[in-house]
Amino acid sequence: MLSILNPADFSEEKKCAQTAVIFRNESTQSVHVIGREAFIEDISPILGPLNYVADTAGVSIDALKNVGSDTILVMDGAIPDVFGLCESLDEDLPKILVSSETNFAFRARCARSNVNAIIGDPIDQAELIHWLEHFGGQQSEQPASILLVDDDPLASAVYAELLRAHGMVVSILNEPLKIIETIDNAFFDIIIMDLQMPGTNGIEIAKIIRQFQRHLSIPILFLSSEEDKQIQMKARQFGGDDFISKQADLDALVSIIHLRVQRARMLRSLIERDGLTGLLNHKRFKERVGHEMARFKRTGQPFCVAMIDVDHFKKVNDTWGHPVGDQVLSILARTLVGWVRKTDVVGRYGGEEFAVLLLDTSPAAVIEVLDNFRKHFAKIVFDGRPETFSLTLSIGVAGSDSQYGPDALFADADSALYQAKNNGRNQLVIAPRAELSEEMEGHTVTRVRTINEAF
Ligand code: GH3
Ligand code: MG
Ligand code: MG
Repeated sequence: MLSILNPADFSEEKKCAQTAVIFRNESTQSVHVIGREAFIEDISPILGPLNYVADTAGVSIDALKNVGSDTILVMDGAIPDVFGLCESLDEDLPKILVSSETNFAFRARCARSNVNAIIGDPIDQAELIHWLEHFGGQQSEQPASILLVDDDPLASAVYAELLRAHGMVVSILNEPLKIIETIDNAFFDIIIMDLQMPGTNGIEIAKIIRQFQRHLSIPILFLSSEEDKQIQMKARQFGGDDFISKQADLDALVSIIHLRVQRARMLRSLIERDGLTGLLNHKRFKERVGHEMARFKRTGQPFCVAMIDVDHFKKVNDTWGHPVGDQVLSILARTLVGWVRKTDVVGRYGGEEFAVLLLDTSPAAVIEVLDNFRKHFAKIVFDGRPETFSLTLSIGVAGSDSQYGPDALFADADSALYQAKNNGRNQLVIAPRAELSEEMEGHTVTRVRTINEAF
């Protein structure tokens, strides 16, 4: 049950008595919502589907001053002295202010009070979710992973220690000729490479790396005592992104690495992820399943692939418009990511079709997780102003099976989905072929009341 804070009549003396509602989501950060009763009532149905649960009867505003760095604040722009409150809180905490004001003076005032984002009132579900995701992503940023390529074990060990002291994860490769197998087998944000190495040199290694399409985007930074401008230029020309003199101080090296890694991650996300939902795109998702299939053949660790398709989605666009359709897809994506485990992979397979790769899970557990998700999704109330509406999902599941490759697996999941649609939608069907079905067939083809029957 939510406890509502009502700070509408805060006086200076009463500030300590102010309370906020904290929403927590097990897999991500907590969101503190501060506002009038009506404001909290607006926010709750948006955060609910994302698995955020209001976890306390309310906290004092003073307690907000000691919240962890993984907290995001959502503030009602209509509460008195909202700017004073913002200024009294930690500058680094992300603050989202909800207000219908949009003029420049207001924005400038917000900027002075360390407000990071302003969203309109009434709240746009998708916009709020995007901001939460944005700040959540910043807070959970992984440390940079670096491959240091240098034939000199001593020099590379020294550099590695220095970079590790700056929170980076560093691997060392002292045999430059093993570069391709190394970067094929592990993921690195950046390669830092010595330019002069016996038997080969950094430029040659960079050229080899760039011969592989899959390694075109990994940044290569040369670290060298080479002062010759022509050689530096050559290094850049043949696939190196930057050049740092060994004489440069460590701080300069660390900040160049950070900048390069940030930029590379942004670019990678543009290439690999779908713009609307932030999920892996079709191509990358299929690649991940391919890797998992290879791993399954090596280790016998089973996995499942599920295809999830919104029922009668075309009617959403036709009735409430394309932007509302987009919001639904965005919310579905966020909800799904929050529902499965962090190690599972969610992709946008097509327009309104999503795919999930569920790792190391027993068939029974997969069915339960996904079928509960189906039921959960059916309860989400979407905003089709002035009306509201709900939707259902059809799900097809196939399990890894050593006899089949990834294409057969996708075809199995797809035909299970097709069957779910044919059986009347709003249900989960398991592909009959995979080992999944031996255990579960006959138990899990579910048919519940189809909310979309109203259409
Ligand atoms: P079914 O229950 O059989 O799945 O019916 P459906 O209407 O969901 O399926 P259909 O394949 O006929 O329509 C899918 C619709 O999804 C058509 C397309 O316009 C819409 N769509 C695809 N991508 C997007 C998108 O990014 N945004 C929006 N708003 N609509 C999209
Ligand atoms: Mg559909
Ligand atoms: Mg479809």
